[in-house]
Amino acid sequence: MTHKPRVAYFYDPDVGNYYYGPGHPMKPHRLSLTHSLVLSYDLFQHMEIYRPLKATAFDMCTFHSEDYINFLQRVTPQNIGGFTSSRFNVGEDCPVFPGMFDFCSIYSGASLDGAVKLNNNQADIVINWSGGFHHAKKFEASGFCYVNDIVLAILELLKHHARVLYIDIDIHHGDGVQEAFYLTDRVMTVSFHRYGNYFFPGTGDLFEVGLERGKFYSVNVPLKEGIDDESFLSIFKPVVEKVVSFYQPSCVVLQCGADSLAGDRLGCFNLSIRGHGDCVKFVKKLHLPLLVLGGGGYTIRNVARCWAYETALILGKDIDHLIPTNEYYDFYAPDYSLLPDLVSNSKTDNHNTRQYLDLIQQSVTEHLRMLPGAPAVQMQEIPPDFSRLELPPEDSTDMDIRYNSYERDKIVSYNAEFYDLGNKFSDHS
Ligand code: V1D
Ligand code: CA
Repeated sequence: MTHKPRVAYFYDPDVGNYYYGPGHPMKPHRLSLTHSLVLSYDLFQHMEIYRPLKATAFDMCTFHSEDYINFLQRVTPQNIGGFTSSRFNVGEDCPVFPGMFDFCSIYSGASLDGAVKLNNNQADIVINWSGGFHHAKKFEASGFCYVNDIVLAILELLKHHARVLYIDIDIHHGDGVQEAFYLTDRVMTVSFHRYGNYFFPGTGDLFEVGLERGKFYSVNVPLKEGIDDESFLSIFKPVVEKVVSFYQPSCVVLQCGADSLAGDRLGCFNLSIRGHGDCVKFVKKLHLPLLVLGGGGYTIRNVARCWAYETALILGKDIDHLIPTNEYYDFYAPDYSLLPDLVSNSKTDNHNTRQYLDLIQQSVTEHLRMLPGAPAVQMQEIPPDFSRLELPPEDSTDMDIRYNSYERDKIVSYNAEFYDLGNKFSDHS
């Protein structure tokens, strides 16, 4: 990879309009804030922006059960009474809201399209801030997640890559991704998370290491509340470094849940935006094909700040610490700063002692030493790309119009009216 990576950014302008319901902490609107900030910093000039195709029910069934996806596709707030919904774990955490299936199709389509872009070597780094739904299980919804776009994307990457590394810096354990690949050595999952006191989802103990062929290919870093930048990076860097050196992955998926920031509405860590970004910077420096995803994050002004800052970081662009005027400027009052001091106002002490962090690191290292070295895979004929055929527009009379994935990749989404780009975008037209 050259010094300046080729970055592809996937965004659907509809994704921010979905609504989980009153009182629910997950707010897709944060994605509109993030995108607006990315545009106001002129970052679109340095990357290709794509509007992803929606994932179909068929695409989702590469991981999920048909029964479950059928349910997601058919259930609505009006007809839910006619289903035995408890079977699929919808309810308070995972409500059935208007357009729920479309929302899942959008964020999953973006992660899948991103994986194909990396597989075809058409980008070095792909960003999909709408993805990262790490709790969704094969048969059910969990923790605000319905369809596990991460598992779908990793399955796509495995068509071209012998070993995929998954790293998760959301404050919650990446249980859905870990569970999906618990028995295989083709994917190594590494999650950093709050663990203990029944913190959701309650999994991610240090001793969950994988089973059978997958034994020692699941890595868990259980942390206590209040962890700050210095402590977090002091464990993140050596763990990732060791994992990469033992496992030798050929690509990386990074889940960047922003609920690990100080001041998050649900989280209890004390990371600054700079500290969170340092994790992204560290992973970028591995110079491996990289899929960057969103995840949790419930103080939405800080989620937008964090993901816009990390977009700039990925592009290698220094941006002004004062937020430019944009549609959601008022959210950043009173300081209008990109990197406000989130930590000083926090009342949570760091409960992670040096001794505790050293112990975890030592244990993870011991587990890694059990690995036989990077597992080889007999690569067979490469399966075809995930290629969802795009149907012609509803008003089209030409039923022969179909795009395959290669043709689709040429459809760079830019709507000058929406993005207000003037002539700046002419390079990509
Ligand atoms: F506070 C709430 C208000 C309304 C609805 C739900 C919540 C809420 C807060 N925290 N729900 C939770 C967590 N659920 C529970 C279970 C409820 N049971 C009795 C236990 O504690 C779920 C937290 C999900 C976190 C999701 C995520 O940030 O990891 C994420 N990552 O990618 C997308 C989301
Ligand atoms: Ca995590």
